[in-house]
Amino acid sequence: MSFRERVQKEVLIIDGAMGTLLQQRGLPGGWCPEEWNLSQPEIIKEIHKLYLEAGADIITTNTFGAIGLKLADYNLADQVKEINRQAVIIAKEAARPYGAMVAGSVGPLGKFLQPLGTMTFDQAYEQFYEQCLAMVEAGVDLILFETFGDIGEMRAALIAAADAGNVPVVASFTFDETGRTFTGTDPETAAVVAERLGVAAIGVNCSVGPRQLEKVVQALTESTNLPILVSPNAGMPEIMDGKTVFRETPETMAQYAERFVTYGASILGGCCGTTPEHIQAIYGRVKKLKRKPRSKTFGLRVASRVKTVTIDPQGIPVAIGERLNPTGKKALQEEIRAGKTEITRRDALAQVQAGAEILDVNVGVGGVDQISAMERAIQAIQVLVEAPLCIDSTDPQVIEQALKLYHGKAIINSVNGEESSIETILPLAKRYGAALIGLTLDEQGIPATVQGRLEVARKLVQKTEEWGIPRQDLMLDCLVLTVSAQPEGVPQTLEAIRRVKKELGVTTSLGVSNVSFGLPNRGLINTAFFAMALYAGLDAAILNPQDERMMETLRASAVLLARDVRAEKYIAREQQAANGPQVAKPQEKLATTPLEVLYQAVLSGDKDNVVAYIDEALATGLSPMELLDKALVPGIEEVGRRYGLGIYFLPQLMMAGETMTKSFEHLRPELAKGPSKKAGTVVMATVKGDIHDIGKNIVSVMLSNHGFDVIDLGKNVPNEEIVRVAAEKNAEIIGLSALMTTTMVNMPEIIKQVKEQGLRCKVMVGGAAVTEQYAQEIGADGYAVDAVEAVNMVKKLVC
Ligand code: THG
Repeated sequence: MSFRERVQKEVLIIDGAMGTLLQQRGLPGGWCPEEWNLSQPEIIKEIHKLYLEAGADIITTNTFGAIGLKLADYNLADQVKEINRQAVIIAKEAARPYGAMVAGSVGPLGKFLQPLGTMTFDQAYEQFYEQCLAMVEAGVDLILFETFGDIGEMRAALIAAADAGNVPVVASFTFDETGRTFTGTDPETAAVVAERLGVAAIGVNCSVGPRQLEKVVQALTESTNLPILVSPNAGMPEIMDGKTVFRETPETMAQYAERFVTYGASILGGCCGTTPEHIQAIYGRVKKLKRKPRSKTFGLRVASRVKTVTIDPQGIPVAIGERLNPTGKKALQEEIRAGKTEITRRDALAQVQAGAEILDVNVGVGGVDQISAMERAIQAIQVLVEAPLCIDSTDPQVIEQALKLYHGKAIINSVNGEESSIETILPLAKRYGAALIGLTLDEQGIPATVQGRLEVARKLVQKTEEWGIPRQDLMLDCLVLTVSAQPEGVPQTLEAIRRVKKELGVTTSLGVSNVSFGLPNRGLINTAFFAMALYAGLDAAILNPQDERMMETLRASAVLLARDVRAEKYIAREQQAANGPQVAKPQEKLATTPLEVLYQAVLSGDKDNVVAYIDEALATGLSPMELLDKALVPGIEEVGRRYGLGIYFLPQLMMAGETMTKSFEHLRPELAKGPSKKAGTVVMATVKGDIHDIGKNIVSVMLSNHGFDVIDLGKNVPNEEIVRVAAEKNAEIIGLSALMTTTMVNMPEIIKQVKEQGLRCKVMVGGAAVTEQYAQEIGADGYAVDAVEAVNMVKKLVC
């Protein structure tokens, strides 16, 4: 029986940690664990057998890091195929006598995709494709993407896996104490994005242990009807007598597994620190339980990296901001021609503040490379606002580029009833997991009758489903004509909306402002028409949210049409307006002075334009120091504050960091002329044996941004080298990072050497595996949980 069949019938048990057991069997620190597939196959097989004996229905291959980019750290990049092939062969041999299934494990790349990092979608895709293909060819039963924190990277992985072969894929994410992934994705959003990329199940693994995962598991089970996998760590790693231990016992892990099954999870196992004993206990408690069936209906859901928006045929209609569209806007046209994104950013923010829940993005300017223009717009907007995006273009290549870059589930605006449109756009929506707006027109143009539009609508629904896209992901636009040119058009559009909704059961949208072209006081016409369209059943509208009449009409109509149940949202909003704004949500003022412009550039991570802003500011006579003290540093501090409050997430932090780096590079020669005050020297390194450096890189960038001289020694750095460089440079601080419990034991060694050599520098530690308690135990001078705290800690230690 295949994975897809079994997972519908029974609760499945998946195995526990591989790394923990390899270490127990003598895997040397700094050695590539996946290399043992070639040199120690018997050990790998023995571990698989232990889990199979414990009751695992699924075992995972020893391939978590067997991807080109990571194997390159061990000079094994040319062995991707062989290492993965051997891993699958070993696991299949082990699994056969038990009738168990083999999941090919794939971990994240450890590098950020653009715009957070430098890796392109295509580069990530190639990496995942190579590894998946090797495993598919060797005959895995399923592919398990595990421990992913970046939804953008998961998208690339899932698209690559679908291309590599027809095997079921499980997408498993890791969430932190806040219930989000480290780049800010909540469980529902993870589910919404992954589900449309064709996964067979969605999961959570690793993370902070089972206790903290209850809310995440519940949220997942309520966000999708797909099977849910839960494989937590056996708690957070702790150090006892110099050894790493995981606190949760087999019995508690099993109790939690049982609770997860009652929520609706049906694939249970463990991650770091779980052993065959844990899996046996889990098996004992949950194997005979029944799956809890789930069959919720969901509306049309779209998502950014951090937020899901539902267009619900019964819920409050959704405003889609129309203003990122150069039609009729000279300044925006010029900006797009010049390759800038200043107005784009400002209007994106302003529309969201005015109540737009989704933003339409159109870069249609004649004679411009629209692929690059769309790319710039998407990258600028997607780290700035939480609202999901609606990609508005007639060019399939422009749409495809946008969908590649977008780290969420976008809406394609649009497909229509023409064969050529159906054949190019639907495959894009399927491949990149997007929703669609379907226009009711075809080769003959907009049908003259309501019946004609309905026929096109019916065809679009049918074709969408034929392409394997669920019908609720199609929203139909019955097209409004300009009333001044075609006075009889409006009633037809309204009737078409009513019938499409009733007869096809799909949601509807409209570009409302089209109706009023050529008339004075357009907003008035738009508002009246909008109310009528809402009465006809409109679910979403592309409109100008900064026209207060439109948003008021939306709120009031939602009450009148019983879409805002008991007027709850309406009343809450009116009360809030009466009492004045309660929470001080950061207000994005329109920057006017050069210093404000610069401050905003840091807040919005506008790394492309910041240098130009600096030059403009310098030209007005401001000094470089003034720019730093009055705009740049307050900007990055505000970013840090928002990050601490959970308003900003890692992506914004990093974009702002890069903007600061660019600023410093540009200002450095200028600053060198004046009296310099250096904040101090910090030597940064990821310790020996550890090749994870994302966290350390972020801290390095943030420290440079705050004026420290950072000497970044990279990853996998020998203890002696760290201490030698710190002595040579007379550094004030050594900053050490370790992601793995096996490598963090280098930290006390380094502290010892610093003391023995009588260096004046202080040692600060951090990284996923390191806790405050551990830092104290080993006598570190400081500990920081994230990059913002790291900067504060360094500042504290230096003075
Ligand atoms: N259906 C779908 N998509 C669409 C449309 C549609 N996308 C484009 C358009 N129609 C909806 N968007 C707009 C955007 C702007 C205006 C009208 C429709 C508009 N702009 C003013 C002008 O041109 O004069 C400028 C206003 C301003 O400065 O803000 O009217 O029908 N699926």
